[in-house]
Amino acid sequence: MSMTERNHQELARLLDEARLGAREVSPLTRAHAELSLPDAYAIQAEGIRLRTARGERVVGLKMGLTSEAKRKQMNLDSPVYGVLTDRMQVPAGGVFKLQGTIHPKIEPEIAFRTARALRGRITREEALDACASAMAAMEILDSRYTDFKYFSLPDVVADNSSSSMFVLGATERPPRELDLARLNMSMEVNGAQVQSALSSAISGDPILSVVQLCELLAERGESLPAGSIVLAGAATAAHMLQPGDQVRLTVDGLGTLSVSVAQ
Ligand code: OOG
Ligand code: MG
Repeated sequence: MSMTERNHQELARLLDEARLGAREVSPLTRAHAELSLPDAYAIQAEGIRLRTARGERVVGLKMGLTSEAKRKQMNLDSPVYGVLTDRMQVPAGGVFKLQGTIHPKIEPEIAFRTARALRGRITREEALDACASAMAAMEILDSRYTDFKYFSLPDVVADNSSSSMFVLGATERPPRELDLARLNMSMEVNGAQVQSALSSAISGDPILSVVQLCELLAERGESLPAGSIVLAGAATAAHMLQPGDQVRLTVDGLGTLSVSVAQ
């Protein structure tokens, strides 16, 4: 039996309430084995509508599962996207509060800011032309699913691809000034390195995450607006957060950014 718009709204509400109440729920496909990827993106969009109706503003998109390390960690095999709102941004050097979240993890990323809209199939060069800047970034993930476990792409997509918060580095540089696929990325927690990788771990080259994102958006008749922030996806597996953690990410040419974790 296929899903209706009403089903999408009900499932979006279930995930929204789980997020707001910091309560875990079963992966949706447990009770709805028929949930397809298009259904999942419709549920995601409905969940974002609930948030914008409460005053949040969409500021960009995140790609997920663009590295082998992440696909292995989550045991899923293809990239997905999610939507970012202004309420999800933690200022660089700011504090992330664990209270109100379920089981957050942090991961090292590269972000882009678009100066021009992008639509459909584009080349690497077109993506570079449209991105005004690249930044170091960290994404804080949280899954609304029990134990951060889900078994299908539709589950994670419906849950806005496990998004929670994100932090952008203060250094913004035109992507063409960087050797984008050869940047060392090192993430430290309380002074000890917990993850490191070359930026090529992200889609072979992080700008290719923007190319892929445009293709995924086009499948749903959507495009990437000018002025968007795009998280290109994590270069490494994600790291579980504990109260008191000081997390720092250093990326060649893009400086260092940090976030403190409070109870
Ligand atoms: C899905 C989101 C993955 C990334 O950067 O790969 C992601 C998850 O890990 O639950 O954001
Ligand atoms: Mg991510």
